[in-house]
Amino acid sequence: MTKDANPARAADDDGGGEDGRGTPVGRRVVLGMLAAGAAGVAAAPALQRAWDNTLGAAAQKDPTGLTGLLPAGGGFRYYSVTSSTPPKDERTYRLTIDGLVRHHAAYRLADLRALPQTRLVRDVQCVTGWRVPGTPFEGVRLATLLDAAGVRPEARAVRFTCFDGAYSESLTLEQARRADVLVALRMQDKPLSHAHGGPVRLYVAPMYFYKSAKWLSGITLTERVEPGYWEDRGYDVDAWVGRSNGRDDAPTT
Ligand SMILES: Nc1nc2c(c(=O)[nH]1)N[C@H]1C(S)=C(S)[C@@H](COP(=O)(O)O)O[C@H]1N2
Ligand SMILES: [Mo]
Repeated sequence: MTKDANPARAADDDGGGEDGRGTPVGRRVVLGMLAAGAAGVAAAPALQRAWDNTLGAAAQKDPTGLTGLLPAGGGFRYYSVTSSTPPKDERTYRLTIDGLVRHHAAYRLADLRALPQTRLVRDVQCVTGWRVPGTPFEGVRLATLLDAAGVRPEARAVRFTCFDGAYSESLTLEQARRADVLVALRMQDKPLSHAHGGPVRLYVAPMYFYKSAKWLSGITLTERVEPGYWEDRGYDVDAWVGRSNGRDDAPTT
């Protein structure tokens, strides 16, 4: 595939221009929405649904994906490969750890908040070119959760799944253990909004932002790397900023 089909856009799971074998993906959901919207919706489920509907509707009206060129809050664009994602909250959110670990676990938000928190401030770089300087992310080091789970010796990689039901990501175990890889609960010194993948997203500071899976719900230890959503569509699995995807951006770490 060409780099023209890229994570600035979103693929349509139900067939709109995407055959999964390398043709450019449908641009259903690339969104720059009003900067004011994101903060407010985090608190109100009804508004959150309205927000989702707006996202889906806007994307469907704009199959060109040009909405992706509009700035969202603070230079971010909001991306989702699904047309909507039902929100999860304190009561309904779970993060499971399974696969090649000694102890399977299911964390609630309160459990994650009770663990030591790490705050990092780095630039965010999307593989399509946009960059947001100095963005605080805060949460639990992925390594902390891996240690608690007891990774089995045959495990070599980690697969991440999301409650949008579509997105996935992966890291080698070595990458996953880095101190700048977080299970993030906060972004820009606020709880992660639904639009930015809250209540919990992955944050992989040294890699292109597509590695930072939104709406994180599953961590599975595997024997080998299983390429994620965008990697199945041509993007590099080892997505170091400035050293992958044929790009030469300044590193983020
Ligand atoms: N679940 C999920 N995570 C995702 C994506 C997505 O579409 N779905 N897009 C990725 C891409 S390409 C980018 S650039 C960032 C965008 O994050 P933002 O929407 O918070 O700006 O999320 C990444 N994680
Ligand atoms: Mo991206």
